[in-house]
Amino acid sequence: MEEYTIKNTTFVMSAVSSSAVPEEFAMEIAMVGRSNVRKSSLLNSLCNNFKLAKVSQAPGKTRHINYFLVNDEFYLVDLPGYGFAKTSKKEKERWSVLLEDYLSSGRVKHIFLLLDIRHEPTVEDKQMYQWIIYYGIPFTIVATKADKLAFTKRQNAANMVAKSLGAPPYALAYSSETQTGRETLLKRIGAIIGDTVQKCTKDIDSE
Ligand SMILES: Nc1nc2c(ncn2[C@@H]2O[C@H](COP(=O)(O)OP(=O)(O)OP(=O)(O)O)[C@@H](O)[C@H]2O)c(=O)[nH]1
Ligand SMILES: [Mg+2]
Repeated sequence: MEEYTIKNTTFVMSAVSSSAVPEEFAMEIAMVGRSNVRKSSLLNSLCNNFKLAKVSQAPGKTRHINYFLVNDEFYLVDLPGYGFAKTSKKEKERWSVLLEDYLSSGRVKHIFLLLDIRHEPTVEDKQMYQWIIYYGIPFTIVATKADKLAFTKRQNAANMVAKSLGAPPYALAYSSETQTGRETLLKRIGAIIGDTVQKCTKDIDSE
């Protein structure tokens, strides 16, 4: 599969609820994972624009459903992270409702589930994985912070993370700092877009 080329990305909007999303329809690929796992950084790294999505060392930076339009073709959607202990109970509930409403809306065609390459998935990671399976959304597991491990240990560690989650034992090792894994993820995007176009064509043909 060929590497997908991202020529331009524009910020479209920040939705405060799953019903306040863009009217314009395009395929949506969403970034899902714990707070601070590098979701926004991965989006910036993929698009080669480190000013696109706001990042912070402090967890809880992304608070809404942020839409970025890539090549006028599909949306990359940056979501708030879960599992940030210092957020108030009310805020945690709001994020949980926001995430579940969004995942169950049928809009999201593919999820990049981000997990820390160095740690066992948390209870919340496992719950998120169960949601993804329950809603039947295609996904790719991405093991972030790959730069924290020696090159020779990365792929094995990434696969172990996926296995511990209960998923098929493969994850893509990524580092937004060193751009490790970027080419592979861009190939993945090429395949996802190819599959979606094929499916839409089949659906139209069978009407
Ligand atoms: N060492 C290292 N640090 C990184 C990497 N990518 C991002 N960071 C730093 O990690 C911090 C958190 O990154 P974010 O992308 O904001 O994390 P997030 O998952 O979007 O967090 P929330 O929006 O709170 O859910 C930032 O300070 C980044 O500069 C990486 O590949 N390696
Ligand atoms: Mg973020």
